Amino acid sequence: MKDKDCIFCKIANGEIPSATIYEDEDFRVILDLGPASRGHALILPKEHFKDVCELDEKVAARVLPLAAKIGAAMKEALGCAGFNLVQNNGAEAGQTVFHFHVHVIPRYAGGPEMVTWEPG
Ligand code: DGP
Repeated sequence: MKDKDCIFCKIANGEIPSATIYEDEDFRVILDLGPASRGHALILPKEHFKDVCELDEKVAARVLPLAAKIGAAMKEALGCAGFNLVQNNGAEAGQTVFHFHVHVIPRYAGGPEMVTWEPG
């Protein structure tokens, strides 16, 4: 189900254009508007779930393997040395967009592209 007022629903379902790096029937992966490092991406399910507690089984089962795949692709394409997976639940935990998403944040070996991640 979609939420008509949710910006990530609109992006995930292609109603608003985005810098998409991956898409399949369940997910769209886009570049973050305010990147913490070069290539910072967000994994968005096409269905609306407020947070991790609301995920259905299919999306929950797929999201971690997809995050691993995106991270591995970043190492290959961007030359990053590693990556962080970050996922905020609730305003107090730094969540600002209330449509479940996973941050994939490339980390570069000591380079200037590496910045400190602070939730939110
Ligand atoms: P969080 O704090 O975990 O809810 O992360 C929300 C992230 O989403 C934050 O890093 C900024 C990003 N963001 C917010 N609005 C947009 C948007 O319209 N487009 C894109 N690409 N990213 C957005």
